[in-house]
Amino acid sequence: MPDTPRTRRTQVGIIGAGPAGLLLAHLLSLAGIESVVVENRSREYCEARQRAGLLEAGTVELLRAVGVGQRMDAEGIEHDGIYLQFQGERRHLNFRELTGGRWVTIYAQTEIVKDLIARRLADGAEIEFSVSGTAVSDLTSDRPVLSYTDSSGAAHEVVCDVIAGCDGFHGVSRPLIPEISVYDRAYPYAWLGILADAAPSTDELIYSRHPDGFALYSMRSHTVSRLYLQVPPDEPVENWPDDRIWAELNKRLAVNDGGWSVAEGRITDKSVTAMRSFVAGPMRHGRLFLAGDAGHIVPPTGAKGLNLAFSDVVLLANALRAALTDKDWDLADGYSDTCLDRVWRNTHFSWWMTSMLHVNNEADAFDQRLMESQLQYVMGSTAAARSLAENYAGYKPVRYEL
Ligand code: FAS
Ligand code: PHB
Repeated sequence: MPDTPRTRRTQVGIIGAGPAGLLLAHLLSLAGIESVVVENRSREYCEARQRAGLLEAGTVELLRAVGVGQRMDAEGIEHDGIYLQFQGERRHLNFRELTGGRWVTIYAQTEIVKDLIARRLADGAEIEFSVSGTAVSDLTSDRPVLSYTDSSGAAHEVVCDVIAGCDGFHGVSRPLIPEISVYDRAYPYAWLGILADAAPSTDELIYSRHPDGFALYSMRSHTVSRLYLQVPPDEPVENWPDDRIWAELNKRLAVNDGGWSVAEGRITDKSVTAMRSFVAGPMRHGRLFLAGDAGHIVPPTGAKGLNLAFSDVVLLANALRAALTDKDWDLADGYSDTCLDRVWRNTHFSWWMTSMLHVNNEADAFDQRLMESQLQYVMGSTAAARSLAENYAGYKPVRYEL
């Protein structure tokens, strides 16, 4: 006879301890709103999962404003802009000049997740890691229930006012929205990403379009490089021994006047990531609200995934504070539409960057030349460069009303 589930009450049930779920829990706690966070992976796994690394200025200001920016300020690297490269020509786009002061910061998603977990536990609040059987019921009532089994095998039922689905692309939340519309595009290439113990030989990111494919030179610190290569979709990582990776990176990032090369070092992580654009809407059903990758995926070329997840969370936290504290549901009723406007802006920008910088072997020569011409235009025109800078550094950042 299975044990009767332990029942308890909270205001917001949050599924997923990725960046979206953790930041939401924190913003709600600053507003005096209680939450329960359940995560089906272990704490170690969540803190080690290699993902994003670039923060918009608005995201940096947000993390500072809500008191989790100390380590970011100490260890993050502020950049004025990026380099674009084509046919061996490298051009710097200075975002500060182009946008009247906006910048970007390199600080890894893994570190943000560690900071948010540490803060939540320091505040004496909980995160249930390594749970299983996460399920949600009574979403159209005003007392939805989040149920799960904890790591000791005990069953739990949490009666909530609201459920936040922050459980990523493969989570349980999105499929619970009956009338959902999905917009999906898979790209005919993927990214091979490496982490290497090598001091970057560039001061800021380099995005390069080469006849053999895209390459990106990023970093995690002054001693750790993060680099990406365009490879065929579903490419087995075994096809890429270290020396082949370094040779290909040096070829695709080489500049015409020579005298520059990629700094090599021990490769500590290697993975292949599929490229897709995915948007699902509405992002709400009854008392269930989606935020982050649970509702949308962008290809990483525009460095938008994490930043977009955070802007969803700010909009949701503002809406839930008004609804649960002031009984005013207007923002909550407008949440999905407000989010989707931003999601489509970022989806367009990420598709635009991806199409311009990758070699699409399924496209005809006409399309390829169009993309090359667009890249040359962005590298040569201040007006075009300003549009890229405005989107990259963060278009219309959202503010969390403290
Ligand atoms: P996440 O997927 O990060 O978190 C969801 C959490 O929910 C996970 O911890 C998961 O374990 C948990 N969960 C799932 N199902 C559950 C269930 N049933 N019960 C309980 N918990 C459950 N963005 C960039 O800007 N730059 C990049 O370089 C970049 N690289 C990426 C590489 C990869 C491989 C991926 C997948 C994404 C990358 N992104 C990148 C995008 C990435 O940063 C995401 O946008 C970001 O992680 C979104 O955060 P969340 O919405 O919190 O989702
Ligand atoms: C990264 O540092 O991991 C990174 C940076 C910029 C991107 C994608 C990934 O566009």
